[in-house]
Amino acid sequence: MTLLETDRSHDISQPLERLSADETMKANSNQLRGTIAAGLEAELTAAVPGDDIKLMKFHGLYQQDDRDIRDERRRQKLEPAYRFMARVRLPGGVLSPAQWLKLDALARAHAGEALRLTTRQTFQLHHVHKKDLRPVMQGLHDVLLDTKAACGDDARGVMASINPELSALHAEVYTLARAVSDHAIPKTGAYREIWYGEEREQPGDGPEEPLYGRTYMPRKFKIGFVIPPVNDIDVYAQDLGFIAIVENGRLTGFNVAVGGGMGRTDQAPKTYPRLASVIGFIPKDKVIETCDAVMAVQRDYGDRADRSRARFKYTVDDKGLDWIRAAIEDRLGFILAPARAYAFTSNGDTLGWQRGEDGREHFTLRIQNGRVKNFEALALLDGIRTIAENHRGQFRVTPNQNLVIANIAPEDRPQIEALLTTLGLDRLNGGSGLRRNSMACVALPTCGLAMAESERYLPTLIGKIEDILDAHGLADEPITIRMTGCPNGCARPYIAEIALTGRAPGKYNLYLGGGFAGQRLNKMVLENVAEPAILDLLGGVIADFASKRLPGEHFGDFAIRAGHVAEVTEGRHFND
Ligand code: SRM
Ligand code: SF4
Repeated sequence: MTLLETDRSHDISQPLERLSADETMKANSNQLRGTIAAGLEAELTAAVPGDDIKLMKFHGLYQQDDRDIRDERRRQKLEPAYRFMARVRLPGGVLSPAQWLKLDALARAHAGEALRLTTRQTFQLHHVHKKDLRPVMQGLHDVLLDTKAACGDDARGVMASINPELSALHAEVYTLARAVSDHAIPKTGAYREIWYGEEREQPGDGPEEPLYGRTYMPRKFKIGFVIPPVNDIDVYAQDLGFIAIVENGRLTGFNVAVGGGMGRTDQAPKTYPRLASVIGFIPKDKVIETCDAVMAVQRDYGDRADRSRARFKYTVDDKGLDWIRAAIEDRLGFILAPARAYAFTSNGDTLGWQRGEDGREHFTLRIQNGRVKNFEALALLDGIRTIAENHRGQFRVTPNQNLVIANIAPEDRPQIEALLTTLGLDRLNGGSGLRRNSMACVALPTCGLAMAESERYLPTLIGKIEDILDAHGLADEPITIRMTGCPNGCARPYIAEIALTGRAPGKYNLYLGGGFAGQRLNKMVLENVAEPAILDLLGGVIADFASKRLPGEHFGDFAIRAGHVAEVTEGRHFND
């Protein structure tokens, strides 16, 4: 069958002959079934064949290999140490203690005794053998979790602000985030058939994928809900962001922001990070329709020839904001109202205890770079398991890779407080203002795209920057710092006050000047440099900041005002 000949169900605006190979792959995948089921049975290799690697992403699974031992395996003429990473779908990051305990058990049995909290409020299980994939997927299913659309060209994990103090609002926004996630995930039966062994249903009259057709989205599509004043989800980094508008204490609707994204490629100026643009306001009962309309515009007009330009942010820039707004309104059948006033003050988490307006207590625990395992100095995996065994509320994974022990009844607080102390978990919330506002992506050894260390290196680098901050009396100053092992931007580095993105082993680009509330892109000040150059430059800016900052001025704002950020990056659109 020629690509898409029978798949003109949507008004895909590009000539068929230009479409990328991935479009053929999706169209011919039998709605994401491919040969995945057969590949799982092949015992001679720990890998899966050909296109199934890409197709399995739509099922939330990545084939990886342990890069720490890649060379050694090659020398021994062995195939790479293939394993899989499974990413859970967890809208808004909310889960129950029972779900935590299941994840803990799966991690111990199949995933290297570790869990990884992600920058989009969910979990990754790494190092899963091919033979263990079904037990993992079925184990998740036992506690009503799945990995649908956690990766792939579809609507990814839907984010929602944590905001422990605003209990009712959080509950309302979380319900919408869940509804959007359930609505926007692929509807194909492939997942149930392959992972749960269900029989294929007889085809009905309608298409198996009403929204996606046979070719899904041109690229990943990310949706998030934020409740000002805390921009914890980094709404300007989302393809589609909903900014909650609260009037007289009630949620009235959302400002709609479109076209955000972080990924860029070094030496490729046609790729760049972009902050989402606010295009108008919708009442809260129009959220699902708005998702459908915006996704349909990107589905039909996103670039399906060049995957490096296939994100919605490029469609928005190529078509222009007025065109995009009109196309969305056309599909919605109504005109967006003017955007309403809102303001953000920060994009970090408030660590420690907070009380909700309903009187329930919440404790936000800092998890360094999201890694939960039994470290030599602290049995973190064991510790949180004990909390889960004793906790009657919920957990929430934050967009900053932290964990909230949420909805603790006031009478239960003393017990949780005592456990946090005896298990040594309360110590995690210490450290400098820089460390408390830091994030690093996974990078080595599992990420196939990493060019440099990130998660395993940032804590050490922060220690060295802390020495400089200490010397200037700035140990408690909240400053955001984010590191990634490559320019893809998984820790949303391009909006941090200080950011480092990997170029080669031990070499990074250094960026300064992002907004403390995630409202402004930073700019590159050093390219492809090693630690001494990074510390040298930061030392100078920090010394200047200590002596010349205005009262209350944030580090990123100062770096710009004082002229430390002269270079212009490839980024587009500043929201302040
Ligand atoms: Fe990411 C690819 C990890 C959030 C932009 N990301 C990857 C892969 C799957 C590598 C791969 O394709 O082989 C990484 C797996 C590493 C590993 O071993 O676990 C990976 N991304 C992550 C996580 C786990 C980072 C973390 O430390 O928490 C985050 C998982 C989020 C989730 O739960 O769904 C993660 N990735 C992000 C974000 C942040 C966000 O969405 O808020 C971004 C930037 C926002 C954006 O999409 O623009 C991001 N990841 C990318 C990109 C670049 C996309 C682009 O448009 O250019 C890639 C590469 C790609 O897609 O080709 C990528
Ligand atoms: Fe991997 Fe790059 Fe994402 Fe880090 S930023 S997890 S190195 S793709």
